[in-house]
Amino acid sequence: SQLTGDMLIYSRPSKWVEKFPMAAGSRQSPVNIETDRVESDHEALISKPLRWKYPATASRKLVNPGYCWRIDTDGEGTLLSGGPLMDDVYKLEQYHCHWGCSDSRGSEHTVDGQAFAGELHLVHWNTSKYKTFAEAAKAPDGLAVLGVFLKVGKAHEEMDKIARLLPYVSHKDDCIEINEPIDPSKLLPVRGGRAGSSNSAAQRCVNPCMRWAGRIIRPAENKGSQWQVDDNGYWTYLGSLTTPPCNESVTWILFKRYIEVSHHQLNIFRNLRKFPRGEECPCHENHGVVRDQQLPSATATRQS
Ligand code: SG4
Ligand code: ZN
Repeated sequence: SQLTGDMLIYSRPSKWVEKFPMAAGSRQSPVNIETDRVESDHEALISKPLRWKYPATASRKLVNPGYCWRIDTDGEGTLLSGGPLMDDVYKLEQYHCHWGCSDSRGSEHTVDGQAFAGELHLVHWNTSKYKTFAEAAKAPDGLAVLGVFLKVGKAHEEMDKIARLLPYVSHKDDCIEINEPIDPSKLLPVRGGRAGSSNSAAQRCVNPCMRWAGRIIRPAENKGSQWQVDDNGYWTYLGSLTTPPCNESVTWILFKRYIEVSHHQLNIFRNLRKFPRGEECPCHENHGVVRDQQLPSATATRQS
C-alpha cells in the first residue's frame, strides 16, 4: 500500500520510512530525554546565552494544514542566536502545536519517560548560512526548533488569543490573517529573551534514545516530580523534523520549564478538523511518539 500526502501524517511513524528514507536516519526526533544522562559543562553552551527576539507583529497568518494549527510569520525582526547555535542568526519561520487526545499525553518529546499534554514548536532557520527556509531545511545546521511543553492548569493568556481564532480556521486549508498582535515570546516559559546563561541551565543531551532505534519510551519511574528544573534552563541535541520528510536538520532546544494551558484550550485544539469543510473528523491528537506505542504490533524493547 502506497502512502501519499497528508495520509502520512495520520499513519504510523514506522511507516514513514517507506516513502521518506531520512526517517531511518541516526538523528531522528523526537526522543526521550534522560535527565541523568545530560552534560552541563559544555563551553559552547555557556559561553553565550541563548537569546531571542520576536516582534508581536511578525505573526501574520493562522493556518489549519489538517494536522495542527500553525502560525506563519514574516520573519521580520525575529532572531534566535547563541547557546548551541553559537554566532549564527536564525529567523522564526512559523510556530505550531502538538497535542494528545487526553491530557496525559500529547508532547512529542518525553522527559524521563513522562509525556506532557502538548508541545509548542517555534521553527527557525539559519539565515547566516542559507538563503531560504527550503535550503536550510536540507542542511545539518539549517533549522533550530524551540520546544515548550504544555501542562494542563490555568488558561494561558497569549494562547487564548490563538484559541479564540481557531474557530475561523476550523477546517483543513482554512487560513486567516492575524490582525491582533500575537507575541510568541509570551508563549515561552522563560522571560527576558535569554536562557541558559549559567553552567547548569543549559544541558546537552548525551546520546538521547532515538525514535527508531530506542523506539519505546521508558515508563515513568516516578521521577517526574524530582527533576531539577532550572528556572532558566533548556536541553539541547541534534535531531530532525518530527514529521515527514524527517530531515535531520534540526538543533532542538527544549525548555525545562513548561507552560500551563487549560483543559478547555486543549479541547479547542482537539476540535480542529482534519479535512476540508464537509467532512467533520476532528484532529484529536497529532503527536508522533505515542502513536506507534498504542498499536499492538509495536515492540517494547529498547536497543542499546
Ligand atoms: C508540523 O506538522 C508543522 O505544521 C510543519 O510545518 C512542520 O514541518 C512539521 O510539524 C515538523 O516540524 O517542528 N514538529 S517539527 O519538527 O517545519 C516543517 C509545515 O508543514 C518543515 C510548514
Ligand atoms: Zn512540531
